[in-house]
Amino acid sequence: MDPYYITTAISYPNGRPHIGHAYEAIAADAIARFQRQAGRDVRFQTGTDEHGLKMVQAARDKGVPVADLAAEMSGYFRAMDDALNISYDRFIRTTEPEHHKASQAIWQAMAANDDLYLSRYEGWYSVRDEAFYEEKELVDGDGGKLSPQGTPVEWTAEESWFFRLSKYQQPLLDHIAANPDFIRPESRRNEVTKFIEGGLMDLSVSRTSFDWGVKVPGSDGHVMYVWVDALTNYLTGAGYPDNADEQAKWWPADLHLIGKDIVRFHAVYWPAFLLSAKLALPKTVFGHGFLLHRGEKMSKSIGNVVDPIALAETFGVDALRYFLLREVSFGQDGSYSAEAIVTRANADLANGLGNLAQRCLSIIAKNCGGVLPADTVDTPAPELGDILGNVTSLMADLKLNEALEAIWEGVRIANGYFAEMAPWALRKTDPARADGVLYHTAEVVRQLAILVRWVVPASADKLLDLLAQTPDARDFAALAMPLQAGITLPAPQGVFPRLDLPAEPA
Ligand code: ME8
Repeated sequence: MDPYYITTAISYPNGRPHIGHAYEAIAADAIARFQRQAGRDVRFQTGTDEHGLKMVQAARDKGVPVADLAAEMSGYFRAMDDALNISYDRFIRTTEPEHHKASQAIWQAMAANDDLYLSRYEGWYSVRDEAFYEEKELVDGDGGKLSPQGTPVEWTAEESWFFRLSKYQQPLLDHIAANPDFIRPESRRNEVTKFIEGGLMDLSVSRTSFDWGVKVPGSDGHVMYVWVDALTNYLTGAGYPDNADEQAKWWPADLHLIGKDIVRFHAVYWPAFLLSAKLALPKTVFGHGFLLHRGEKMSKSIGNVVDPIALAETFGVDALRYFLLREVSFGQDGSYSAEAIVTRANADLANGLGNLAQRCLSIIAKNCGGVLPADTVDTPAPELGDILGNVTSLMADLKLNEALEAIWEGVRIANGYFAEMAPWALRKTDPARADGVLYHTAEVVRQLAILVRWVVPASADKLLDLLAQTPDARDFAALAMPLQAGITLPAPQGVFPRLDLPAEPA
């Protein structure tokens, strides 16, 4: 099977991570784990985007050296990833020397293609977005002009290197038309197409008014525009420029998973840089939606910015992961609240899958001496259908929430089977048949645990431990290898606790 390279956006470490960052990391992690369970060799990269004016200003406001701010905050992002069980293969920091080298290499490749020229930039810049905007894109705000994202803009005038973005207008449109999977979901593809059709101007790609960035090769006083180096992180992680074997294996990336606010950078600027440097384009750029708190944008002034590590401590990592991926229609905006997390986790995890496992395994412990009974009388098994097949095709379209729905249809069928067959009562009238029901239910719990493992990895592993499954029997290939009757199972334990609403709702 082909290797699979997936990346998240790299976050600005100008403050601590919030739930939006956690959401992106969790979604990317679930996709990475899904591909690993499907047997692919996966590289999953995430990290922090440490250069640019936004970082300089944040450090100035806090009165600390910018390198110190970056190091401290980057540590919080990594700690968040570790707390949420994010299985990244590499956490990249753009201040690493190796990344500077890759950024200078792509710069030189673009220069070699005659796509860079020195001129003067005069126009609007949003530090919050680290983006240049054309006059026609701005909107009127209370205190003056704002970017289309609603952030303040400032007039900027300085000597700058320019990238010939205009030259790539038609090649980009051609690529998008020929590769329907390049920008997803479709609404984002339409937005990008419209933006490109509106005409592309050459892009200012270096700054001279500060020096916190990657130095432009051979041009004293210039540092690269932060997005040039930020986007290049994906190549650094694939061994660019020196490691040809790594590049052949991992590039082009299969998926850049990013938020909807930064699709333009990934679907216009990035492919243009790559075309210029004569490198292959990523297969898919997916712009996910935004996570809102009770339907409202998170902001420090509303006071609804929640620390994702605290949220995971309150509800459990797997409950949070499951909630976010099940509740949000992937690609669209979604909303969270303590009530919604508790309701969803209790219904699907505690009462759904958890209860089924607990009831079945405790009867086996109590009545069968903890030994998995055999089905000697051909008891009917629950009919789940081809869940893996359905989930695989839904995941090919990154329909994560629908994939979970399909798996929980299996949980519903298995619970219905268990209730209808009532093995606790059958034990008295027809013990052989009761054994068959227990066997089939344990087998279905095993299958469901494997099927949900990419979303709730720690809990699924606990379930598989309770079924005495070895670590090498937890991928999708193991679905075809049913449980062996006669194995001894460890003492059952609850895997998905029932949650209560915390006194102070998140
Ligand atoms: O944009 N809900 O960094 P960032 C969901 N450094 N996702 C959200 C979100 C929310 N409320 N808020 C932000 C940057 N995000 C650049 C990226 S990539 C080469 C450079 C997402 O820290 C956002 O869309 O502002 C982005 O994908 C990621 O979090 C990091 O945002």
